[in-house]
Amino acid sequence: MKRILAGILVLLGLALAQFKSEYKLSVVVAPNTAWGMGAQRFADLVKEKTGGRVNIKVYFSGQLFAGQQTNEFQLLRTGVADFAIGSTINWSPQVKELNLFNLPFFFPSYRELDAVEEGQAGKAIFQRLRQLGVEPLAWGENGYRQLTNSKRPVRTPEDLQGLKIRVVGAPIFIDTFRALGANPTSMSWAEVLTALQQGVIEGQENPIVGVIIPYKLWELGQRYLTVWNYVIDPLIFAASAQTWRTFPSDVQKAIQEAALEAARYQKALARAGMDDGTALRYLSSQGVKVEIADPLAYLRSHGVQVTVLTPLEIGRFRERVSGVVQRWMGEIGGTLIVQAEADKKRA
Ligand code: X2X
Repeated sequence: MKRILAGILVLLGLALAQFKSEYKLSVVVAPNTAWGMGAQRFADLVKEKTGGRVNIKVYFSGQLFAGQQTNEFQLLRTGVADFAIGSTINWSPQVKELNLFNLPFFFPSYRELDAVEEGQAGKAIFQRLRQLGVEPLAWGENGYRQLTNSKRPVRTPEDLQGLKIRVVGAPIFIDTFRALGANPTSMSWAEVLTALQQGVIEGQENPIVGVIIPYKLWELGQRYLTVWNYVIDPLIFAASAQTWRTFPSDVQKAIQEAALEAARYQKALARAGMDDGTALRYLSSQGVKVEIADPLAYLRSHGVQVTVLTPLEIGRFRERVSGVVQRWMGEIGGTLIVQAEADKKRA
């Protein structure tokens, strides 16, 4: 009798579990980017895996935070956004540990990055987010950030002197570009396209597949590209803890699975043609057609002059920012740096 009663109560609880008619998800960029496509895939998978109970609407192009993309984390904490797929750069002003990924030349290849995300450092970062009221679900990726400008090829630090470069509103980027001799100015992504068009800024830095190609930056005068892999920009699929708490555990599990599946797809889209071929093979195994299999060739065919730096050339930039790296390692904290270095060695 007791068991039957308990069973009835559980069923009643499930029936009464309150679902909002719409859950809001924040994304900084447009739907046609790897990031935006990953967000839509996540929303679709959540709907499917929760039997239509959780209905996520993706707010693209920063519609939810109207202006400052560095406010996104706050929106998530306070539950104004139920979900976000956020760049670690944009959240780093509130979560200083995330500056790990902003350290110039700290992640030489995808292998080290994957090892850190899956290792001790990645787990410590997720734990930190939980303490701050955000439930992390999966690592995604915007990509390695490369430099573009409208003035000249940049192969040495001297070539960068005085160039007006837009950077994201995280302070380490100003420090980095000042140390390199450029003239950096921080600005939200929403303002960048107009600023490039009007010549208010001469250059910017963003991933090739993630941003430069979908936004056709060459049409805004960005004719010179320097491939230097100076900073990697991971994304984090996450829920507001305020929203997360309202879901029964089977729904949480379904959403977690949807995030991992969507993140794998999203990461592969962001790496397509940029890694050793793994991403393209994965996408083709999933029946996903990728239009641009060779992003650098594609850019060249659109008149972009591509400069790929050699390790020696990268070394000259790296020397200039060693002070910035030292200072910011202090901000990030010794424990996390040691964990990340150990994770990288296991790569
Ligand atoms: O603002 C940028 O450069 C972007 C779109 O890459 C981020 O949101 C970090």
